[in-house]
Amino acid sequence: MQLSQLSHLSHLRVIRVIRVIRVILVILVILVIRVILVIRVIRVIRVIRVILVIRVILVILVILVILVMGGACGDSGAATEPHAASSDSTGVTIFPATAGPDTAGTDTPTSGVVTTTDDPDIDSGEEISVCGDGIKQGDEKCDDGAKNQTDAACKPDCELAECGDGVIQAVNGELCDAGGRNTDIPGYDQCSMECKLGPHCGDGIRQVHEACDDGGLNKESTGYNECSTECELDRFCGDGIVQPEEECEPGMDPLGIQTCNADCSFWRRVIFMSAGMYSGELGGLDNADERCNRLADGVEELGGTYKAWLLVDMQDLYVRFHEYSGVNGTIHFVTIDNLPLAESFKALIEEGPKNRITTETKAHDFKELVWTNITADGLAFQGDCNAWTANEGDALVGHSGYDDGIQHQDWLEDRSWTAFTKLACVQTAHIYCIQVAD
Ligand SMILES: [Ca+2]
Ligand SMILES: [Ca+2]
Ligand SMILES: [Ca+2]
Repeated sequence: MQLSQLSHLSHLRVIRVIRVIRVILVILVILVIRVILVIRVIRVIRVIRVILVIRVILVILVILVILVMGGACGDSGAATEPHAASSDSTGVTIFPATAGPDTAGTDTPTSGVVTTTDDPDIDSGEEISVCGDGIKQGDEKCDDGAKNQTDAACKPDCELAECGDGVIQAVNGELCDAGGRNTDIPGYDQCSMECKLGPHCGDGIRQVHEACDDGGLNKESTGYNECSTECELDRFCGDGIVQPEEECEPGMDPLGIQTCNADCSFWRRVIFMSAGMYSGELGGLDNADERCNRLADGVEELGGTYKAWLLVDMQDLYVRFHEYSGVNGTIHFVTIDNLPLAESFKALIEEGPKNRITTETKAHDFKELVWTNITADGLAFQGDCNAWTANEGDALVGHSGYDDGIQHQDWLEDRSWTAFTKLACVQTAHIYCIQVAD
């Protein structure tokens, strides 16, 4: 028993010794690690210090260099005159961008653009150019000084104006410039590659888009029938509105026969009396009509087609003059010298002419007799010289009127112009000719 107790006590001691040794070892290891870390931190701090010192030295050096350079510039004297010209070692005069080349200040460049050669080294002696000084230098394509403008031959950046730059330079003969939209074959209002306009308002040709085009006569503010600079018409013949300048508008009465001309005036029809006299043997109505047209031929005021104011027995006036059948609109019946006679065919029959009727030679032959066979009411009388083919029997004649006075008034009221008395066909009288077509 004693032996075993002794053995157990020695074993406990060994264990305690081992534990003490382990604690001591752990403490030693911790101490070693901490010493190593401290050493490393000290090294880093030293490196940082060195870097800081180097940077301070560099900053001082830079400041010194700047001070030295500034001193050198100050020696040239330019620092005290920021806008004055300076000279380089080669003697080339350099102007600041905001300063004009002319000391008198009369020719200031339009822009402060300064162009230099590729190598800006002043000491190399290469040329320095200023766009706008009026002298073409360096890379400048041009330089017209103060005349450099976007719409001039030379532009503010001293580049040459050209077709395709999007600006119209009239000095280069450009009529348009749509830049990238210039086309080879320009359409309406389009610009060609040569800066010429295609069809457009103002070319004097009316294109489908245009109501009018009077070319250079197109007006900013338009009056009646005048073409605007947009090739539009405000008030014109054909707009469906009768303006004070117009008598009528064509097509406004689709139910009746139109008496409105394309120029917005009413039909004009001339009535004249033959200067010559003939017996009742006129060769029939057709030959009498032909005689009227021959008389009218060659007389400027007597255009159009004529018929003789004659009827054969039993004939209806509107059959003979079918051109006026159903026409109720205004017609200006006038003499060769434009005196008004009647404002419609109906008025001519019912009221007679308002004035004496002149001959194709513009003579006023008063108190003359005129073959008609037409009563004051527009009816065929009896007696037509055998349908105007023979000097047999007699026929109704009208009277060419009086120059003035009470007889003239009676002549008007009685419509004696067409119905005055009867005359033997073998006698001679004039004929009236009435225009029936343009
Ligand atoms: Ca251009
Ligand atoms: Ca046109
Ligand atoms: Ca009109």
